[in-house]
Amino acid sequence: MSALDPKPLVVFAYPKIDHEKDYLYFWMPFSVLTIAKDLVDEGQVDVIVFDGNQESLSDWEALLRSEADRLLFVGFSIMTGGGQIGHALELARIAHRIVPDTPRVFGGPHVNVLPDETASHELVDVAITGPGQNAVQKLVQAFRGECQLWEVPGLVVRNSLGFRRGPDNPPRTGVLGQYPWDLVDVESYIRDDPTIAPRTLNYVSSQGCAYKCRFCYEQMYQRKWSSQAAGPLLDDIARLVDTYDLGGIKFYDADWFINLRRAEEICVGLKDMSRPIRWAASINPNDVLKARQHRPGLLRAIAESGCSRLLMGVESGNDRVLSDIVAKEIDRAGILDVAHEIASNGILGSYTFIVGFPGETDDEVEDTYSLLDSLRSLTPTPETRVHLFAPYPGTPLFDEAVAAGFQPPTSLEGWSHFDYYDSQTPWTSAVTVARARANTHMRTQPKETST
Ligand code: B12
Ligand code: SF4
Repeated sequence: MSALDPKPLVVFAYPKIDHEKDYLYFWMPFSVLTIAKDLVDEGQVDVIVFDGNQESLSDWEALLRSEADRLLFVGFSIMTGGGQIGHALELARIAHRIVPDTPRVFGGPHVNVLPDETASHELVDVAITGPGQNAVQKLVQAFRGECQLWEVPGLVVRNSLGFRRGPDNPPRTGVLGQYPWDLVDVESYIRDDPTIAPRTLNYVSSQGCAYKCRFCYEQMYQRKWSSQAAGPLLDDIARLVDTYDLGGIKFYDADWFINLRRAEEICVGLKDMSRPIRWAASINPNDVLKARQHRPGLLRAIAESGCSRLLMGVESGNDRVLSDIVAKEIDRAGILDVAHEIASNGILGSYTFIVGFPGETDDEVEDTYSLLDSLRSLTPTPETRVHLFAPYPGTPLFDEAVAAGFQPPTSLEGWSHFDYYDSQTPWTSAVTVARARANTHMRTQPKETST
């Protein structure tokens, strides 16, 4: 490259996610911010993030046209559900038309579980499995001709000879660093959240989960968990709060409380911050039981540090379903016990349930609704949300659902329309769907997610 050549550019697209009508949300595209970070720090290439939830298809066309001469590759992040795959293919089709020679790279949760199906699509040049931050620098080198494509960790390419794969890219992410906030307009992601505070920003501070619920994608991380350490995380939050006048942070980690010592350190730091904030996070009921043994007083510390809401996947009110189907590692009595402690600390519990598991009986479903009713009698009255079981590829329950008659899509195109909120399984009746909807009581928008 001569001094006059333009700096190569990598564009990461976070395709639009469809929601129920009238659902407003502004979620930061953390997946692509995470993979962009090292490229930004290294400075060999420029990076642009395109957020399909904020920008239109004509913005996308304009971006590709204006940057065509320096585009090194375009990366797309996809999860299963929410129509995101369909929107990614829409963006990829436009890229194919405007910059046909620019490689299109796909990564994200869906690719992690169905890499070969993804790589087989005509619009996909390269699929990357595993944490993208371990792969993108090598990908840049490969597309600049400085190494072979086959050296890129997690790579899957399909050509006329079949599949070609790069070295393994296991789900080990190491210590997570701070996000390259300059790549996005942070202000546009801030919203008022009635269960937290006005001017709340969402935040993901860890990857992976230590539990192994049998319906959940986090299995992919093989119980490996990595996070931002308490100190740098608190610094980042303090900076965001000051710069953007934030009132709240909503943590969207799979389980924010895996490391109880870290959780306690963060609570202390949040309480001592010069500008106090309100916050919310996801917790597994077992974290509360473990805290009783190892960090007594943690729930009080959580409440005193400004936590207004804890989101917990309860899944079922039946002990057989909890143990044999879900592997939740807790029983009904334990869940009630934990929920009482959360309520007694004045924290709003937000409890999600799943009905329609393969092999679940009607009586077992009744147990779920009776637990939901018991939880609703607590003060403050918890939120509840009843999800329909949706078989997610890569999970043990996906295979059991297939054995029980669920017919999954068999192509990337087919997964485009997979809707987590619709009944996906032949054994789930319209009555089951209606009852689940009727038992969903949220203080926020009707379409909060379960994790
Ligand atoms: C925030 C979030 C959302 C946000 C939006 C996403 C956003 N803008 O960030 C909202 C609330 C809209 C959302 C919605 C849904 N979500 Co969601 N969501 C999450 C959550 C909690 C965090 C995502 C995140 O930022 N993770 C952190 C980043 C760093 O990790 P990552 O996304 O895995 O990305 C890494 C790799 O996958 C890879 N990678 C990712 N993209 C790319 C791209 C390239 C090019 C490369 C090379 C690599 C790469 O590298 C990244 C860094 O290591 C995750 C759970 C979790 N904690 O991860 C679920 C999760 C992604 N959601 C999930 C699902 C199913 C949904 C829904 C479809 C249903 C639901 N559970 O509510 C809905 C959408 C449907 C609808 N109609 O509403 C599943 C996806 C499972 C799957 N097989 O794809 C997850 C994993 C939750 C779970 N455990 O089941 N979600
Ligand atoms: S459901 Fe929650 S606790 Fe269970 S594995 Fe998934 S993220 Fe972890």
